[in-house]
Amino acid sequence: MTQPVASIIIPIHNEESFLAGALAELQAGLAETGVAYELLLCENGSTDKTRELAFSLAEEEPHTRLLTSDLPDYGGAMKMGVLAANGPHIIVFDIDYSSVDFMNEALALLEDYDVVLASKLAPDTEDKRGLARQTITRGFSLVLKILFNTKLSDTHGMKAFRRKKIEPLVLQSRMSKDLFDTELILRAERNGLRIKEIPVVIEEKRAARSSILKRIPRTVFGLLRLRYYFTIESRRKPGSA
Ligand SMILES: Nc1nc2c(ncn2[C@@H]2O[C@H](COP(=O)(O)OP(=O)(O)OP(=O)(O)O)[C@@H](O)[C@H]2O)c(=O)[nH]1
Ligand SMILES: [Mg+2]
Repeated sequence: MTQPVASIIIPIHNEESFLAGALAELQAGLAETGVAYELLLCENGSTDKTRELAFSLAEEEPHTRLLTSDLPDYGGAMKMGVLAANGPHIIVFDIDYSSVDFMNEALALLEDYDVVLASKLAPDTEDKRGLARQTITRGFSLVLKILFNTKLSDTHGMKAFRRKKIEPLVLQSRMSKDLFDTELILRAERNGLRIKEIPVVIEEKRAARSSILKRIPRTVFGLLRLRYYFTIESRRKPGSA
């Protein structure tokens, strides 16, 4: 296989009914771009047939690989993907939220930036999700601004990185699950990486699977823990805020 330009990472968990269709659609879109890519399906903790299905889908398609680990952990899956990637550029998608147009735009921007983020709150973003989800997104962004003084608006969307720039920060990151990517992006900002947020059209391909309300207490405690980690680190390394 030719050396990939883009390593596309997709965390997957309990996706037996959605995976095959979504992957075929994405692979067809990718083939049209002509970009040399590898696609890393990063599965962990599934209790359905996702792993077996992903294994056979990866066998059928030379650009696609399956990585697995045992415990369900979105962040752990993303980390596993970044550390196994071969391309100079990394793209992170969800199986229900991916866009070849984002990838193309991000690959061009990675000439000048280290990180490209699809922001649900960029001025020209068209967010077609319900009001409740949009409100949660705004609330989360506000909490990040208050706790971390970040200039960024969204840490949870599609992402693209220069691999060599992000690898060391992936190794430093301590949060798991859905706060891993938030930590990683905040670390990128704190370390002076060049970050570009771009607008996107957000249209859900399926209803959200997890209860946002149940996630709120865990998220709040997690963010406070992260604030504490950053404070301790900056005391050890004065001047890094
Ligand atoms: N490897 C791994 N992937 C996960 C895990 N939880 C979710 N994912 C993947 O993360 C992506 C988003 O998960 P969803 O279940 O769609 O998340 P949601 O609760 O619907 O929330 P949004 O889609 O972000 O609105 C999908 O590709 C999932 O398969 C996990 O524990 N491990
Ligand atoms: Mg979803």
